[in-house]
Order: sequence, then C-alpha cells, then structure tokens
Amino acid sequence: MSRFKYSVGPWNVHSGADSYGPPVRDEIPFEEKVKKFKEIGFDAVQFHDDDAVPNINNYTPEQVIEEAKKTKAILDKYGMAAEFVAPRLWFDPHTKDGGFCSNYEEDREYAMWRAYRSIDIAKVLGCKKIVLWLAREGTLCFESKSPVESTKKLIDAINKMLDYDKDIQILIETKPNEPVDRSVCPTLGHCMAISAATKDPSRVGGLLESAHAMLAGLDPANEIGFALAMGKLWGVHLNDQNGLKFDQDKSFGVENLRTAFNQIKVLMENGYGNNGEYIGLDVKVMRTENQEGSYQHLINSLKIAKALEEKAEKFDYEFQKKCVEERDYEKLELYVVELLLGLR
Ligand code: 3MF
Ligand code: MG
Repeated sequence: MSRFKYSVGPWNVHSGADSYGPPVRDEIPFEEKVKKFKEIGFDAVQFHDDDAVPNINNYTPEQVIEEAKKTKAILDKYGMAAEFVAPRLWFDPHTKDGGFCSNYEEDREYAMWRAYRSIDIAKVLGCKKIVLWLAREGTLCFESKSPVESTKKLIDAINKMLDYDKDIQILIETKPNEPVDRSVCPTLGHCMAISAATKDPSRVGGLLESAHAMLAGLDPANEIGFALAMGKLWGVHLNDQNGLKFDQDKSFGVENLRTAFNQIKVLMENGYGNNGEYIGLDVKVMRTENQEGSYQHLINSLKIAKALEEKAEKFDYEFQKKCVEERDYEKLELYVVELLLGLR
C-alpha cells in the first residue's frame, strides 16, 4: 500500500510525434485513458484547460462550463478526481510570443481569458489548483523584452487570477528553458519570490518537476526540500532526465536512481500528501514503443516510485545519525548505495 495518491495527465499517453517525426501510435480517446489510469492505480487526472474542454476557443464562458461538466461526468464514472487545471498557453497562435508577458496587449488579454476559463473549469471538476507552466514566458531574443517588466507582468497576471476567484491556489511549475531560451520563472526560488510579491502569497506556491530542476543544474530533491521548507510545495511532476539536454520526461528513477530515492524520501519525511497533495508523474513513453506499450512508462514509474517508498521506509535513521556524529559520510553514502542495490 502506498502512502501517496498518484496523478497523471492525458498528455502522458500520446501518439509519439516529436519535432523530428510523425505519430507512431494511434491516439487513444480521453475516456479510455481515464479508465486505464484507474486500472493502473492512479487516483487523479491532471488537466490542461483544453484537455477538459477541447476546442475551448470556440465557446463562450458559459458554454465552457457546460462542456467541462461532460468531462466531470467521465471522471465520476471511473471514480477519479481532478488534481489541477493548467491553461495550455503555448499552443495557440495568440501566444507565440508568450501570454501573460507577451509584448502585445491583445495576447495578454487572450492569456487572461484562458486563465479565467481554467479557473471556471477547475470549479466544475472540483479542484482548487491552477498550474502555470509558463512555457513561452521569457525570451528567444533577450533584447525583445525587459526582464523587469516581464516579471512584473507575471505578478500582475497572477494577482488578477487571485482576484477572479477567492478559493483557487496558483502553482507555478518552474522550468529554466525550452521552448524559450530564458524563462521568467526558472526555479522554485524564483517562484517563492514571485509568490511573496503577489497580493496573497498564501495562495501562490510551486510545483516541482524533476527534469526541470535537472535542466537548471539542480538536484530535484533539494528543490523539493526548499519548497517544503517554505510550506509551498503543492504539486510535483516526478520523472527523470539524462543530464543537460532537451526535456526528456523519462520514467521516474530510470536514469538517476539515488536522486529519485531522495525525492521520495524527502517527500515522506515532510508529510507531503497530508493536505491532499498528489504525486504527479509527468512521463512520456519512448517513441519506439508500440500501441500496446502506450502505458508502460506509467506502470514502470509507479512501480519504481512505490519500490522507492519501501526503500525509504527501510532507511536506518539510527545508522545515519551515527554516521553524522562520527562525521563519516563515506560510510553513509555506501550505506545508501547498498540499500538501493538490495545489499541492505
Ligand atoms: C513541460 C511540462 C508540461 C506541464 C503541463 C502542465 C506538458 O515541460 O512539464 O507538460 O507539466 O503542461 O502544466
Ligand atoms: Mg510537467
């Protein structure tokens, strides 16, 4: 039995198209994914606004709410909760230069429209969390935007969301780059500073994705610990990454097992989940996988995460204390590796 509740997004099961090639698997309908997520052992679904309401631009705000009810009915049918709604601001032609921090007022207004619709959808789906992965908020050409003005525009947009609804919480999913070259909010440290500058810091926190931390050259377990210390870790996207390259969204723990262990360990030690937080996975299956393998990365990631929960349960804190007293960190490090190798 896991102590955590796990969540996943519909985008985590996809047809395998990438920047260099077309789809290699068939698209799977949303309802079938939800059914399968439940079978695999997930408790909740993560949403983009247009996962919940496809073709969102074609609807009035009232119609968006009606459409979202259809998605809610599917969740209810399979006993699944919704974890969060995230405006997918990086897809639309209006946001090719960013949304909240775009140089064009029209784009900024469009971004707010999507943010308000995301809040409306979250209400229908029964969740309070709005995730902002600020994909295109930043620059490709440094001189095209002022970093000072961009930061202020982001704070302003978050303030408007906080005003729009008194119950919602905003979670910034930080990432240093990709698709932009330089992001406005690259790490959880930046996220905390932005939070403090908003009109209600108690409702603005963070979501840490393992791969995003690694792309910033940071240890995700450390980023998790930092946000926990601030009382502002309200979501995670566990996955893995082979060094500093493109965002790989690999299955959790397959490249950096010790870091994966430490992410689970620090979450467990600090009561993550006690306020209803989910462990979200944000993983993608390899393009080489066939149709039957569409969910294999989710099955594997869950298996690895739960196995690491067991390892963390076994962690000998007395031994750790002794090593610290003796200042024998070589001994402690060997212990951890032996634990992970099954030699302990
Ligand atoms: C990109 C991501 C995103 C976000 C998702 C929810 C597509 O690197 O991690 O996944 O997690 O959009 O905000
Ligand atoms: Mg993510």
